[in-house]
Amino acid sequence: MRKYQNFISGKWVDARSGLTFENRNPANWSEVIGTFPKSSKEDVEEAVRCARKAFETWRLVPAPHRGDILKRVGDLMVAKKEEIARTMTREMGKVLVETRGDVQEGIDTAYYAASEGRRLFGHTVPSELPNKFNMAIRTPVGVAGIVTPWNFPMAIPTWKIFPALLCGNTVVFKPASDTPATAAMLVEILVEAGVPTGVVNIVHGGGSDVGMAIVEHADVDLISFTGSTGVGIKISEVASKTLKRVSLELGGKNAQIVMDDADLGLALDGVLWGAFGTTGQRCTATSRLLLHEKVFDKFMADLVSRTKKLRLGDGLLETTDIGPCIHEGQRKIVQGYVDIGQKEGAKIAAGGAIATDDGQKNGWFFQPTIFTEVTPAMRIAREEIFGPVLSVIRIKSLEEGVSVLNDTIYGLSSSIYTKDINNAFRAIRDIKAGITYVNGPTIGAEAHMPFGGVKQTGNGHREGGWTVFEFFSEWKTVYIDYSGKLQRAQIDA
Ligand code: UN1
Repeated sequence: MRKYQNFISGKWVDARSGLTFENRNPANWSEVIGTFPKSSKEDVEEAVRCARKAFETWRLVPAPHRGDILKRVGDLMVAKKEEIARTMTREMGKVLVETRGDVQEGIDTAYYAASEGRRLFGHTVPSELPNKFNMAIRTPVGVAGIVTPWNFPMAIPTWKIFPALLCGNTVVFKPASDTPATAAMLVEILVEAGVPTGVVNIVHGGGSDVGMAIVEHADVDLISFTGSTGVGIKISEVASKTLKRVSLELGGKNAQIVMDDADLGLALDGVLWGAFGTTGQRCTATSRLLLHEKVFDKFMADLVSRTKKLRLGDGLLETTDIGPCIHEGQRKIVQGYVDIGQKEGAKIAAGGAIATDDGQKNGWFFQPTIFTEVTPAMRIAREEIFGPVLSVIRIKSLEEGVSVLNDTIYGLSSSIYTKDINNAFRAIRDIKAGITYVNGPTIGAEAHMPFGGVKQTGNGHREGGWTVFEFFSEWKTVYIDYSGKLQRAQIDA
């Protein structure tokens, strides 16, 4: 069993307190992956001090050179893809094809950020005065606090850390305490690729001790967080005291509409992948299926039969389709919603219980579950569950489907299956969500496209693609007057 450490100011160190916590395999809770420093405010203090110091030199490194380092990071991730994927499956349970995909998303993000080093475009704009030149250029913001979840232990940290570095910021990184080993591998790669001392620091530990200490810190300039809406609201409140720039990527209650004119086989593959991929533990997971009444019975029969065939187990085995919930607490939440759904009058069409077969007893497994006879008012149709539970609602028309889809406090991902181009374009126009898929499931965002949601899914920022560089850079407006005399804007023109 390995003993992991924090990385602060270019050195691997224990928490000041000397305390540690264990990280266990959710598919087999007797297996300990490693011990990690249980850090506190003092460790954060030290990391922020180093990141601030390193900022003064890192900000002066030309962006194409920062990009070259990220290119090497991408190359190292390619070389270590399998090793990272296996570690990730062991520490958070999702199946190997998915953890390989998670690493691939990080690789794509690295190469995209590397190429942005030779762009980072600003603007030149004509002046209203003669012999005067106007431009707006990008400058780094400062020290970035990066707080990330366990469901995408590699991809999500890279979405944040790579653009932060490319733009010239330094980083204090607090990964989820359920997936610290994958995070440690990422930092090792950054170091090996040549990120200078103090530019990236990792502080392991809990959200209330370490995460909040970063959010509160007056010398941290921005926070990028992915997690629950509840924690996002708290971060927003605390960060407002120091007027930090904050990017929040929060909950979802994503729905897939299936119209009567859809390719039903395709829609079935889509909902199975969207609802039960990553054991439903994605903020983009398909949590509601809005099924047209004309195809309802046939589609439900096929959906239930396919769901019952899904194989639960250790994600390292090629025969496994679905891994465990992340921990006991999450499985209790899932069980709690299954109880709530039944009390509300919904009917269980598949699953509905803890899985106890051989190979499942020692992990936090829950059967893939489908609720039918769900109405939009029920809690299982409104609240984020973050587990393998799908609520099916019957719809009569596109209008009803879109209206039910929109009837939630969240607005991250959405999907419609239809062969009718008019339906597709109406849905694109009327669905209130940051992401809409046509004839594809709600999961599977690509690294070079904007990612984020509306309403209580976030606070208006986007990760991914070209948009994330907005968040991690500050505009500096520059006026250069070469007339040799005082020119008064708005007066002399
Ligand atoms: C998340 O669930 O927090 O689109 C991110 C997807 C993945 C990212 C999910 N590429 O499902």
